[in-house]
Amino acid sequence: MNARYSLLMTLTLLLVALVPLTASADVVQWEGNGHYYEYLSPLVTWEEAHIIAENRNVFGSPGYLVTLTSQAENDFVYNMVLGGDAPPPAGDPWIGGYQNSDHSEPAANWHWVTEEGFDWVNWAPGEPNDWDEQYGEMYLQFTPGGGGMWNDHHSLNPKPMIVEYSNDVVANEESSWGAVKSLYR
Ligand SMILES: [Ca+2]
Ligand SMILES: [Ca+2]
Repeated sequence: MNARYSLLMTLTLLLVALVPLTASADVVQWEGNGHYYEYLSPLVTWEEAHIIAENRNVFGSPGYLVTLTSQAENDFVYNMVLGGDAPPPAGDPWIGGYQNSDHSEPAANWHWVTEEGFDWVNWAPGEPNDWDEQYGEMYLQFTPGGGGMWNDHHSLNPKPMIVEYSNDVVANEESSWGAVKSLYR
């Protein structure tokens, strides 16, 4: 664990402590799967958002950065949780997709933090594109003004997040931490 990674962890744990752990009034349930969803507004990196999500629970269900595995779930989250085409930063939050350390191709090796199948995708036109040559684009967000379509993005722009809560799907810490560590190798 290098110094930069240690600093990240310290700052992130402070941030976790600052975000209320109780459910907000904005938690909504989707009848499609019974899961709960919540928009959180602190502006953080994807890695920080991932840690914050995993330290929350609602009605006894553990949290994780939202996984969008169907058009119906994507539509529900975008319209009901996010309120449709909100302007940034509210309109382009982090969602729970990431590329593992082999991210040489923009569209290859994407995962959900839960390891649900990354089969259904909702890329915006021209995405994913690894647009940022210096840092690559390894993390998933709603693209600004994109009607719920996705963009691959680097993690250094602080953004809000959407958290999903379920007892039948839980974030896979091992794979997620692999992604986090790869950025700081
Ligand atoms: Ca989901
Ligand atoms: Ca992109």
